[in-house]
Amino acid sequence: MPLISSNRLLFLAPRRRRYEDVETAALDLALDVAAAPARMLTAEAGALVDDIDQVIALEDRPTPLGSDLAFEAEVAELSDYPCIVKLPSVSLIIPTLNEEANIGWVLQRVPACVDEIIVVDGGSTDRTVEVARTLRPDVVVVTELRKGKGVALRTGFAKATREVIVMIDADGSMDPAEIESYVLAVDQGYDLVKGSRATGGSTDLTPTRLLGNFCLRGLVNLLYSADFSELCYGFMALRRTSVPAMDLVADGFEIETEIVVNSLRRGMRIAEIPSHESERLNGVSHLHPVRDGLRVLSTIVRARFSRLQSDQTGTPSLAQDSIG
Ligand SMILES: Nc1nc2c(ncn2[C@@H]2O[C@H](COP(=O)(O)OP(=O)(O)OP(=O)(O)O)[C@@H](O)[C@H]2O)c(=O)[nH]1
Ligand SMILES: [Mg+2]
Repeated sequence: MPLISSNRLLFLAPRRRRYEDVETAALDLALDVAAAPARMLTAEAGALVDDIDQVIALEDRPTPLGSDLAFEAEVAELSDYPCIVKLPSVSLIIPTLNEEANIGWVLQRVPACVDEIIVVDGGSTDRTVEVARTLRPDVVVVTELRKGKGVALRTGFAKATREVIVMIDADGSMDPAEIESYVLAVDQGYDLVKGSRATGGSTDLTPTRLLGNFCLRGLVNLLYSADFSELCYGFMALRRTSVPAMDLVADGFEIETEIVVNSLRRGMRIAEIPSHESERLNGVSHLHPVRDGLRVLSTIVRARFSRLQSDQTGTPSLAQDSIG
């Protein structure tokens, strides 16, 4: 928490408030007395800091609130105050299976907002783990020899300790530079933030995959009254405390679909943000379009007509938004 000089207004919002709520939560900590001791103001802020952990705007102001436009402009400038904008902590989960030629590119692009990197390795026979450890000595490597991306991700989720979990592939098809936009979206109050290639673009989608994704996404939208532009894409962020209620059991590439449909069934808050997918940098895909497409189909249908395993309940209304 920075020192607050006198005659400054500090607008604070409890975490997870949406920006439109900020004005109602705004606190005017300014004192008219020019010589007001900064110490006193800091003490006042200190008393609030347990409840309030996100500084929204800090600026000299003649009046407590400006126009909406001025306010929005300030929010847009938040990146000018990286030290006072507090993002939630982040665990990054990377499943790997023989990705020695790609994992380095991914790790070198991980932004500073990531607090913990967990590589879940499926028993790579190449130098994947060695490269990861060399480039990021702080990486946590978990060996998961049971087969499948879904198993690997679930193992990573169980190991994660931070507030937000981001999952990303190790093949260089997803750009870690996008991670911060996912985290910011979760911080706005979402349980699940899913990237969309429909709005972000892809140079990796073959006609077969495009058709498969189109049909499977359409089926989800139909069966679950949803309105997604994307389904089978593995760049996502999840609020860690929401993961147990997602009842994840998928072993393979159908894991992304299971995350989405079970979040829908729980009435969790879901957002889509644009994300760009490139071709994998090196090596070959582990995905088999027909076999894995059928597994995705089965996940969609089974989940729609079966009961959820755990007895936790979410809010009944569906909430999906597009951001960006
Ligand atoms: N630990 C583990 N990771 C896996 C397994 N299968 C795939 N992965 C990883 O999961 C991620 C996604 O797999 P890909 O083979 O890239 O699948 P894809 O992105 O659908 O296919 P492409 O677009 O062709 O790359 C990659 O980081 C893989 O290394 C597995 O059985 N175990
Ligand atoms: Mg890939």
